[in-house]
Amino acid sequence: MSTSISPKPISFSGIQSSGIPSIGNYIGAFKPFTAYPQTHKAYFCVVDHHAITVRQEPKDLFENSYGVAAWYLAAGLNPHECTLFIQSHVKEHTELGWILNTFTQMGELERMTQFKDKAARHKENVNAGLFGYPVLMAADILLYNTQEVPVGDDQIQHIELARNIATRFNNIYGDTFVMPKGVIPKSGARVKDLQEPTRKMSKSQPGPGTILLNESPAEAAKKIKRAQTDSLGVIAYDTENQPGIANLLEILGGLTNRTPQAVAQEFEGQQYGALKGAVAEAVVFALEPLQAEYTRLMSDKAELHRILAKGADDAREVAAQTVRKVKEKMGYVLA
Ligand code: ATP
Ligand code: LTN
Repeated sequence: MSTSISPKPISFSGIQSSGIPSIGNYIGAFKPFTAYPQTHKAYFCVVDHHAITVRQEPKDLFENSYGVAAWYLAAGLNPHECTLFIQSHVKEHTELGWILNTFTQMGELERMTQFKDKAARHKENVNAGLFGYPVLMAADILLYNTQEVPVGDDQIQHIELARNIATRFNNIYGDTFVMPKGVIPKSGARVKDLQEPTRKMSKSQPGPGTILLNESPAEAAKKIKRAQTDSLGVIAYDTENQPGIANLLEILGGLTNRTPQAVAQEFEGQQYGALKGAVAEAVVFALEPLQAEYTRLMSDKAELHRILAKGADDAREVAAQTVRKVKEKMGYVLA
C-alpha cells in the first residue's frame, strides 16, 4: 500500500481594498477563509487592481489595502500557514490578465451581473477596467493552479467565466490551466442590506442597512434592532416571503456556524425581538475581538508590510511559472 501523502488542494480568494469591509464580507468571506489553511494550500489576496475599477481616493486606497490585509489576519488567518499578499505586488496578475483578454468575448463580459450593477451605479465612469474586471479575476485564480475558490455567491458567475476562459485556452494549446470551482459558505453566502433585504449588503454602499467592520459594536447592535422585517410574526427561513427574517437567520447562522434553517428551528414560536436580540449579541461578540486585533495590527504597518512582502515572494514563484508556461505554449519569445 502506498504511504505517500497527497498534496493539499489549492485554494485562492481575493477581497478588494475598495472600502471598509462589511459584516457581509466577514460572514461570506473572511470568517470561512480561516478554515482553509488546515486543509488547503491557501492563497489570500488584497485585490487592489480590482479596487481601482471604481475611482478611489489615493489615501483611502493606501489605508484600505493595509486594512484588508489586517482584517484577514484579525479574522484569524496565520500568515505562516497561508500566502497573504497584495495583487499589484505580483506583476504576473496583470500580465496574464492581458493575455486572457484575448480569450474572452465582449458578449460574455456584457452578461456579468456585477458589471451591469456597477455600471448603473457609476454612470460617470464606466471604464474598460470595470468591463474587463472578471478577466483579471480569472488570471488571479488561474495563476496558482487553483482548485477551490471560496467566495460569497455573487462571485459564482465570475468563476464560471474563469472556467470558460481556461477551457478555451486548454482546448487550443493543450492542458495548461487547472479547472477551478467556486465554494460558498453554508450560511451567509449573500448577507442582505438590513433596510433593503432584497439586495446584497455592500461595503461600497454604506448606510443604515450596512454594518462595517470598524463600526462601534453598540451602533451595530442598534442597526440590527432596526432591521426591516415583516408583519407575519412567524420565524421561518423563507427568503421569498420573509427576506428580512431570512437575512437575520443567515447572519446568526454564519456567526455561529449553523445553517439558517437550524437557527429558525431554535427560534420557532418566538417573537422577532428575541431573534434580533440574539443576532445583535452575536454581532457584538464577533466585532469586539476582531476590532481589537485589527487596531493592533494596523498600529505596526512595517510588520504588516513584511508579512505581505513575504507572501508576494511566495506567490510570485508560482505565478511566474504559470505565465512562462502560457507564453511558451503561445509562441512568445521568452526573455
Ligand atoms: P463592493 O461592495 O465594493 O462591490 P464587495 O464587498 O462585494 O465589494 P469584495 O470586497 O471583493 O467585494 O468581496 C470580497 C468577498 O466578500 C467576496 O467573496 C464576496 O463574494 C464576499 N461578499 C461581499 N459581500 C457579501 C455579502 N453581502 N454577503 C456575503 N458575502 C459577501
Ligand atoms: N471579484 C471579487 C474579488 C476578487 C476575487 C478574485 C475573488 C478578485 N479576484 C479571485 C476570488 C478569487 C469580488 O468582487 N468580490
